[in-house]
Amino acid sequence: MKKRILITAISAVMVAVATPASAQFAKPEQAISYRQASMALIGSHFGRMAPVAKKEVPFDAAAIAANVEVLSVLAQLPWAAFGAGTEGGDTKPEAWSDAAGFKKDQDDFLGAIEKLQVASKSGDFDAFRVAFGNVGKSCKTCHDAYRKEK
Ligand code: ASC
Repeated sequence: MKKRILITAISAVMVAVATPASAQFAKPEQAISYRQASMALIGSHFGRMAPVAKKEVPFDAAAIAANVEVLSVLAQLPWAAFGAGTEGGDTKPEAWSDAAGFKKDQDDFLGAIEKLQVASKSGDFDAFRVAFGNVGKSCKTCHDAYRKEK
């Protein structure tokens, strides 16, 4: 009996862990607003560094590194909110019909973010500028393929 309770408890934990991330959202609209909110924050924390990369504003290595730390966390957030059944918003149907391509663009973005994190920790402006540009390219690649024209 005790063993059965244990097995039941372990099974419940396994189901909870394996539950698709989309199940975090009770309704598709909640997933859509979550991914839009997280993308807006990513856009803010990324975009605020553009004047630095363009040398319009002095390079403050510590401020950039701190901002990139925040960005690295934010960058993880949107993807779980594109689950099956959450089609719509500003996302093209191709994000679901070409799931592998969409996933590849996510992975490329996250790889570029990791490189930006390494570069920004180095305190080297040129390393930051190059890595920043590559993150921007990965944003654009994915938006061109999977975001609806505005
Ligand atoms: C931004 C932002 C994007 C990307 C992209 C880079 O700041 O909101 O979507 O940069 O424009 O090419």
